[in-house]
Amino acid sequence: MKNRFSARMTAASVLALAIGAAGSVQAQGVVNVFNWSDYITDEVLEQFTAETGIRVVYDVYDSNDTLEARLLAGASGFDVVVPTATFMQRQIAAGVYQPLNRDLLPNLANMDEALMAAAATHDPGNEHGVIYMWGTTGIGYNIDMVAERLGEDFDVDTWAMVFDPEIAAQLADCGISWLDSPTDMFPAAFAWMGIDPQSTDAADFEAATEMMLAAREHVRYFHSSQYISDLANGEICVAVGWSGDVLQAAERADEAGRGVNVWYAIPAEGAMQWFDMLVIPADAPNPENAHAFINFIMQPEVTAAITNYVWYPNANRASWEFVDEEIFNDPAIFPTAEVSETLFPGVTYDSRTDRTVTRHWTRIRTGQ
Ligand code: SPD
Repeated sequence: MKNRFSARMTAASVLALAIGAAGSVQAQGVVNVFNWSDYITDEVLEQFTAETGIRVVYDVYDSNDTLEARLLAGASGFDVVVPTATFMQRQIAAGVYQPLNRDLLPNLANMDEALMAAAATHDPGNEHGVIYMWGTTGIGYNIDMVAERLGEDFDVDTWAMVFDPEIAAQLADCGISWLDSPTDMFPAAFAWMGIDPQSTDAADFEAATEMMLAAREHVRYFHSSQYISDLANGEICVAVGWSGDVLQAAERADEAGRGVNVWYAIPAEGAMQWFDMLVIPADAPNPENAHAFINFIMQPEVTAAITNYVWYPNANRASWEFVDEEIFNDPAIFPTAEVSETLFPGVTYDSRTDRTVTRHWTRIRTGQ
């Protein structure tokens, strides 16, 4: 397991320097940030305030639907939010975000062109968003509990762990969780079934629903953040989860020193690669502070400190030299070229598909 001590010290040292240098910084208002849970270090927020005088009001969510509901209700009061690119695409179409003022974002030069081009498929010209972090949707597992039940030689890099009823039945007693996120679960189910993960065909959703209903009885719960602590504590043994969150669970388990060993598998049948984007709502009360915050995050050392803490890869090329070597070279975090071939992008559902997805997901969650 990696040791994050050096990364923490780096952030703390930078913070101490920043406070020293910025001792006379005057209060410059506020920036209201709404981000995913377990997705930043406090040190980075403190460093931003120390450098700019802008206070950060920070709140969290664990679902794109939660964020979307807040934004569509209007007057959210947020200055910076972090939708996944597929959701950002339809939110841009709904007029939810303002274009970025590139003059206020000189650190855009640090971003990796290829990754930003991939995000541009959801936001032509990257006019509204900058990649915060990216990751994959795969399987977190307790190495020993799974080996005890399925055998040492079982290849864990398969969606069979959570979708094959016979295999899931053998894991049910130690606890399986699924993400409460149909936009992650349906493409994963499609990949397992050999269906195009980007399908929007109603018949495919029907087939995937039947498949998931058959496995569902072995699922302990549906949740999109609880699995981090539950994996770390040995309360569950398998979770459909997001790469960095699972690896945070692995680190917490390691630090606790109670013999719980967690790791992350990218299923060989294919897994989603997604991008979470820094964007500014059209009605943000403090757009200049929002730009200052985004530009600050894009400083190489800052982005690297976040990656070193949350175990998600970033798209800030200039930061990679500051990312802990063990993280940068870990294929569970930065997938190899070979594994990248098996990754697929997420898809933006139109409103008709969205209704189909919601209806089927309700059936799956309730088991009917
Ligand atoms: N704890 C941070 C989780 C970030 C998850 N991003 C959403 C990806 C959706 N496919």
